[in-house]
Amino acid sequence: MPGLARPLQSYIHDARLLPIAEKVQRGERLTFEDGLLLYETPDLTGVGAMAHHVRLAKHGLKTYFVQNRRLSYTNICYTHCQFCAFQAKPGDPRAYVLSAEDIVGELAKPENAGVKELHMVAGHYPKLKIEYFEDLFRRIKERFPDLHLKVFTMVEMGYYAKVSGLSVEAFLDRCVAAGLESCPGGGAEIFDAEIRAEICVGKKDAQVWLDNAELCHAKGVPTNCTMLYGHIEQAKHKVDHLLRLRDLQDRSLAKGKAHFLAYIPLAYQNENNELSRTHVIHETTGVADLREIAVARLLLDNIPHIKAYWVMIGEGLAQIGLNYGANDLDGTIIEEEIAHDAGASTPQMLSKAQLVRIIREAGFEALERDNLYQTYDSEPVTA
Ligand code: V47
Repeated sequence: MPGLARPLQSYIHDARLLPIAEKVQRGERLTFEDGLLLYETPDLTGVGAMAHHVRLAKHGLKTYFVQNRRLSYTNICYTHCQFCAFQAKPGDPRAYVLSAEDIVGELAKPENAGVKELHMVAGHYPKLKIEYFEDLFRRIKERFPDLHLKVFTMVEMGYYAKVSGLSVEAFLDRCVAAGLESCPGGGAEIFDAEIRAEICVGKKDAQVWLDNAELCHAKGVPTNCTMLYGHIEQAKHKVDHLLRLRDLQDRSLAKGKAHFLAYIPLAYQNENNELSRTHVIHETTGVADLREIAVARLLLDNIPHIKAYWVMIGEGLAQIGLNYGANDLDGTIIEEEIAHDAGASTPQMLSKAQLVRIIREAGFEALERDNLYQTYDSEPVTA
């Protein structure tokens, strides 16, 4: 690797994977049972080689990154997710709410020079209504017209529409008119109802996330999608989750307006949350993290980009993930709370130069992108 010098089959040790390799070579869609086997087999090299084969066919050696900034307007959350260490209840000394002035002031700081995408998700706080978001988006766009606004998980969108007394569609229309351009993929967790009842009991059922994503797409707003893995879920729950994303993507692509741009597997961070006090859950391992990237590349045949999210799995493993199906390292991030509050030991940010070096050292071509995967230079960027 990076390229495959030998026939795909020669990388496979578990003979049960050979029929899957044939389907992959024919470009045939994989089934639920195939997905279970991809999770069950100890042959990570074989799964990785198949994912790399697909990655090379779709993207060659192209590997994307974005100069982005993560920010949360509040950590106050009235919803209760057992896996979340970020949430604070009103009165908690950690609780904060940022005003539009605070956020514009933060974005004007020198460390944000070069940032092209603002990725905002936050708690569910009923005092923030549509007027807050309209004002916030307008002020940001006034001061930074070229900054792409990627805001709201699908659950957040439903929540803030409800507390604003609006339908999700009306809320979305007003946010788009004020400057919202796309939505991140968070908040999906695991769609299976029994697992949700243990890890995010307060969160609406999975259909809300899926319906709101479908609505965004129908309205021309691209979104991303995620899955939280490495807690109490089993392979069957993950395959179910991925296939529900794939089905939705089929429908959105058929409508032709907007669709999922990228999928990001989110490795569960196991500290400072309720789940860590009630369950013994170990950190995810390198094998598990690479397998999530590879399985996603194989099952999600209609989602163009798979991210290796270095914040949650580490820069080194994300780099190796480029050989296991990933073609995007997300970005510079600059400040991250959700994973770090829950124990992530990765840095707060990576510079553009670091991202380029990580990608090139692995033998791939580094391309700085905007949120819609348009690249800034026709030539690969320099550090
Ligand atoms: O919405 C919360 C999850 C998400 C934990 O769309 C946790 O480009 C692990 O969605 N351990 C935020 N995960 C991150 C996210 C994301 C990241 C990178 C790129 C994009 C994108 C989206 O993290 C939350 C929630 O689903 N989360 N707590 C935890 N303890």
